[in-house]
Amino acid sequence: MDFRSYMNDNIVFFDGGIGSILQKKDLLPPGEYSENLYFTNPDALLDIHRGYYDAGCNVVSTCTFRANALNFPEEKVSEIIRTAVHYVKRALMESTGRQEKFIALETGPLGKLLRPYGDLAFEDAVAMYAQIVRVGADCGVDLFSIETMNDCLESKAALLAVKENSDLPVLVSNTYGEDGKLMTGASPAAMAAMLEGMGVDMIGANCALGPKQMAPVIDELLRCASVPVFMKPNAGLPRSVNGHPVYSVTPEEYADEVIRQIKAGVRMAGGCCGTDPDYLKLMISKAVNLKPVPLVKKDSTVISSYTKAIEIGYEPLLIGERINPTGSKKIRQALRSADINVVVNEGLSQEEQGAAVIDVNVGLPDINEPAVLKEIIPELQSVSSLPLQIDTADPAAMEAALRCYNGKPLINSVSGKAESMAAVFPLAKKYGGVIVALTLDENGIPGTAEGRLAIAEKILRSASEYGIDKKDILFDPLAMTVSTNSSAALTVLDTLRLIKEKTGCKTSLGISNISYGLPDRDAVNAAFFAVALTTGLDAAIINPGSYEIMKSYYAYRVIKGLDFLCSDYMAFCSGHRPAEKTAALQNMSEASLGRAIIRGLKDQAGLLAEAALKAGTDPLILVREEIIPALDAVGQGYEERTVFLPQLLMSADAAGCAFEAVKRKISGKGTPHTECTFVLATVRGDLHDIGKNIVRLLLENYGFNVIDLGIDVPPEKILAAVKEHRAPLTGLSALMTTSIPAMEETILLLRREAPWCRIVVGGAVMNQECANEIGADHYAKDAMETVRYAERIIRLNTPD
Ligand code: B1M
Repeated sequence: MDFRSYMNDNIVFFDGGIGSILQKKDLLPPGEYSENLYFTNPDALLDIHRGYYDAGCNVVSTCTFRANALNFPEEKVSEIIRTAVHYVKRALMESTGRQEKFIALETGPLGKLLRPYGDLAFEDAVAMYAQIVRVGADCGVDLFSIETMNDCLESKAALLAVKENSDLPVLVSNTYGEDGKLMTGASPAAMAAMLEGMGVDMIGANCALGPKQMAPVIDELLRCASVPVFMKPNAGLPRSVNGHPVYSVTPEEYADEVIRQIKAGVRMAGGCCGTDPDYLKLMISKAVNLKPVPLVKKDSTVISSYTKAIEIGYEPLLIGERINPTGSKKIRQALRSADINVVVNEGLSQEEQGAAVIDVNVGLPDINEPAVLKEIIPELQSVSSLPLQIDTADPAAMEAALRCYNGKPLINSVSGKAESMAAVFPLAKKYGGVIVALTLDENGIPGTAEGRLAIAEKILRSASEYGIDKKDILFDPLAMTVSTNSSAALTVLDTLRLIKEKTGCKTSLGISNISYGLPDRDAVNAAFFAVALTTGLDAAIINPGSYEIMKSYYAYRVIKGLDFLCSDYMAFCSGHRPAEKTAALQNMSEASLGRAIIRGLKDQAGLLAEAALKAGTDPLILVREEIIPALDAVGQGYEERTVFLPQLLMSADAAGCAFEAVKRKISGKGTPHTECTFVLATVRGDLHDIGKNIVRLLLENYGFNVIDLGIDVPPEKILAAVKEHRAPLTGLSALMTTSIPAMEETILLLRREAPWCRIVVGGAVMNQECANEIGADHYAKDAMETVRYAERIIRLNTPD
């Protein structure tokens, strides 16, 4: 039986942990890849694989989590996969259980962040996964298991690689933190929207959490996903006992919690770190009489960005229209001169004005639309977590954009023309998305609501032939201008009503067209928008900068009971932006350095810092009053989980650009008065260096010879530098609570081996009390304080 048929009618049991068993048996020294054991100790892995089949598991996966071209040479990757499949096949043959048995090829994250957060190109990631998939398919595996994925875009790259290189079933499993989000911020609903849109066979979660903590993630997946949901929790979180990880959840507790979830609808269960065949055996024995809960197809129309999913239909969805060269000289010029910053800023200001989705249209006859979309979409997504609407009539541009889009976008648009449907539907099927369908065809736009409905029905029939569900179609009944046809608005409203009634589909409408040729267009647009909303409009393409439109919107929400205590309406009327999430942005102008840093706008941050310095702002005041507060705001957002790692990275880069400007301004301006050497480092395990770099800059300006050892510096390296230069002063920086032990270790080592050296510590996590506890000579709250202390020490050491 093939895996798809089996999973449709049965609860499937997957295997459990491998690495943790190897660690327990002391077979996996720290730093060693378990994949290597297929060559050095294959029996160890064979025993584990066989143990899982014997425990009653249906699926056993290869131990190939890290077998990718970033960790091994390409030929070695292929060799590992072939060897791994060989041993799992052997385990299957030698095992005693009589259940249906399958072999999964397991793959995990490549180990680098994708662009724009890291330096790995999306297509390179797809190519690396593709190699894995081709070898796996060639070896005869039954399915692919993409596991422990902590980033949305990388999950997409891996799934795309499977889809493009094989027809075998594919499962995607993400790793959520205790806050129920991926490392880069995605919610389970966002993952379900994107992965299901791309045709995943099963969706689930594994690792990081025990079965109890994983339950809310699984509940959310069950609520959103139409495909089967699975879970592979850890046996709790490990504690270190005598150098060995010990897991807290017993087989009994694990089995009971997993069984509870199977009864709630989970269709496949397995384990991750800390579990072993005993856990699985017990769980499977308890599940023996359970029947799979029937799958319920979800009818919601959902789009997503890399962090969040938005269900269309609850609240009117505002789509910002302003990234469009038609009617905008600014955007036309920016596109022609390849000035991406202008386009990105237009997107951000629409977000700040209350748009929930940003439409992206770059269609100009003289530009390379696919190339420009490929550049703009990641840039926009790196600074905004709103979903995008990809707006193009060029299928090649649409594909380029859909491929790199991080999430499930709106696709604008398809029409009832055969050629349009033949071009757009295959792309939507492959990459996922909610398609905006225009009610026009080869014969133009019908003048009646019935005529437009007939086109809508034709579009639905064609979509279903491509396997596209009607929940993924949003109809646009096409607003025409009332100045040339006085019944134009009424026809659109009738069509809107009819389409909703007859097809049950959601609707979208470009609002501004209605007023073309009239004076005071905003007033007409706002009135039309309000009537359309009352008629049942679900999404509108509007200008969020229009006060009249936004007033209509907020007033409508008040009347419909969508605005609790009318607070959004009141905030809007008092000039605030209700949609604003980062409170610090409320009082910042569009052209402020703080906003550029919080938003992660690198080029702009550099330019603004330069301009402020040119205008006479003191460099250190700029650092203290603009750069640091902006970073603090981002840090606070990160702590409160309103800002996620990608945004933190972008903000850090933007601060870095501003800081470069400061550095250019003040370098060399100080008056050297000593040749004293100062060894400076961010301690082991800590990668933060913005603060340390400021300390370095200031010290150098005061004439110190700074040996900057960089970030993540082990104690021994610091000691070596202190000894080599016989440095009288060392500065240690630490920004995380977890780096304090490394700081203490460094101080102990220096005290023992270089007792002449004074140690000053600093960084956001440090304070006087902590500095005393770990035995530092001095705590410096900022860079200037470091200089003052260093000067004092030099004076003390210098004979009069
Ligand atoms: Co992260 N980060 N970060 N981060 N980050 C913090 C520090 C955090 C407080 C954010 C939060 O949750 N609120 C938090 C630590 C929580 C904790 O342990 N208490 C945190 C975390 C958790 C993380 C990660 C684990 C996130 C993740 O991956 N899930 C990860 C850790 C990576 C690692 O280090 N292993 C991580 C990563 C990053 C980025 C790479 C994205 C980026 C760093 C980029 C870089 O440095 N090149 C980053 C950033 C930018 C921050 C925040 C937002 C800003 C830090 C900063 O540069 N501040 C930060 C939140 C915050 O602190 N508000 C946060 C501005 C800088 C000028 O201040 O460094 O304090 P500061 O320096 C001051 C003084 O302290 C003093 O002088 C400087 C100038 O006046 N000083 C010294 C500093 N060092 C000194 C040494 C001295 C003397 C004075 O001795 C000579």
